[in-house]
Amino acid sequence: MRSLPLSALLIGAALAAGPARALDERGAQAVIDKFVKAQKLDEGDPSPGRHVIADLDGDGRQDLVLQWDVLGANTSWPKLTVFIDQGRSWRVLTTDLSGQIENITVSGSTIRVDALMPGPKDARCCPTRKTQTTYRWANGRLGRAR
Ligand SMILES: [Ca+2]
Repeated sequence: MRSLPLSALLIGAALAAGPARALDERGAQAVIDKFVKAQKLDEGDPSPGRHVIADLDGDGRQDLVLQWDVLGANTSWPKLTVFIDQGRSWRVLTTDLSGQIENITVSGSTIRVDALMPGPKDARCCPTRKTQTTYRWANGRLGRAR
């Protein structure tokens, strides 16, 4: 256990809320909380899921990849949002996902989404067909990779 003077801890906490320094778990959580609170959706309530801290655009600054859901009364809509560190602000892009999200992995500029989709014999509640969708950050855009 390291002990830090209180002033150092407070400065650390203040900086963690913005992208001014390397993103850590606490900073990521602050970004996610702020983003989720800002979502005003008719369909339902936003609920954060998995996230990955990674340098998606290769500029040496950590970015953030978040999977989250809009929870409706009987259904939910999975979404993927990337937060690109632009120094003083985040560039935020969101795309719709489908299925029941099982995992998100990031490798370089590639985001892999593992999901379960309904198979022909599956009950609506319980999809079993494994799918994998790949997205790639390239030229300032998030696109589906083939
Ligand atoms: Ca980056």
